[in-house]
Amino acid sequence: MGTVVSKKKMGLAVAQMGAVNLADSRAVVVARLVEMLKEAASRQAELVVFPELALTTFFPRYWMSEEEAIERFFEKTMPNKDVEPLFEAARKHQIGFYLGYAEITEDGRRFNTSILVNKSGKIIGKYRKVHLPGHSDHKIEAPFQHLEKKYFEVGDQGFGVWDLDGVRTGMCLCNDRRWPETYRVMSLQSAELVVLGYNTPSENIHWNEPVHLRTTTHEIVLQASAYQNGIWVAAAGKCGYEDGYHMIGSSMIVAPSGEIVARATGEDDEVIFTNIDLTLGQGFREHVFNFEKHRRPEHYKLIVERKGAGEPLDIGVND
Ligand code: ING
Repeated sequence: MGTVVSKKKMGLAVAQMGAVNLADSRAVVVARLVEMLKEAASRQAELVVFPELALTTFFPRYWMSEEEAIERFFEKTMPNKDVEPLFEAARKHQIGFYLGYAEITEDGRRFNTSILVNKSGKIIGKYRKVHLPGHSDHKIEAPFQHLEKKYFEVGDQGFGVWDLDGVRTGMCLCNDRRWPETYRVMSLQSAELVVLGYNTPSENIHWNEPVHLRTTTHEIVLQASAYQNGIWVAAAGKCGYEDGYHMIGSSMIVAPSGEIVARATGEDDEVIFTNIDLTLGQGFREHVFNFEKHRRPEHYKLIVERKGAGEPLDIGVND
């Protein structure tokens, strides 16, 4: 797939969502997504990125049985009657989209999933979240739960890259964006663009972390990863107060230089747009981050061989 960039420019939109509350029906939520897709199309976007778990509230914050979660929050098929209006609007306006949702398979496996849909409304890629944060036990004292390890299985397909209407596009979800391996595996597949959705609570239930750090670390990981892999990164948040529980906004589009070129300013439904120049990444990938020329995998073995940190390697003292 190492072919040189085929397209030069691409209209890219990120559709940040404000809160989805427990009482909000999928029909109401999908209508909001359709409105933002139309706005993205009116600004000549060819692709619009929606958030993680875009169809429902961030339900991993609540303790419930798996059966109840499945009944209320999982999609048994994709597309389905609830999301069909979004697929129809995409076909009508000739615009592709990324959508995050909770997937349950026919054999009952549950994943935090995203799809890539092309301009003809065809699903061309599916991704299942690999890095599941949080816990699976009921933390009675915590102000809210973060039960992704209870409700979802670890993704079984790894990280992929797809040709989305001429652009080599990878995708991931939320916590994945904090792990450098995520982007490196996709840029080693010649990705030019990585798109992702997130739902990031402002408050940390594990230790008393200053709240501004949620946004700071969000910026750092997106900017560093775009630069270190010579790729464009687009991140769509679902944010604001969902039934009183706050999540950060700062949806953004980051250039291969690491510069933030577009950023949401509020915490409601908001479309941001950039006409991205895909040749910008080429310079970084051909020079400072020319993997073929500069990487030394023979010295990176620990990254794959070890899961947790272990003893230092005894590399001795070079005399
Ligand atoms: N949410 C958060 C995220 O990674 C989190 C969880 C926040 C983990 C901050 C660590 C630090 O953005 C999801 N849904 O992954």
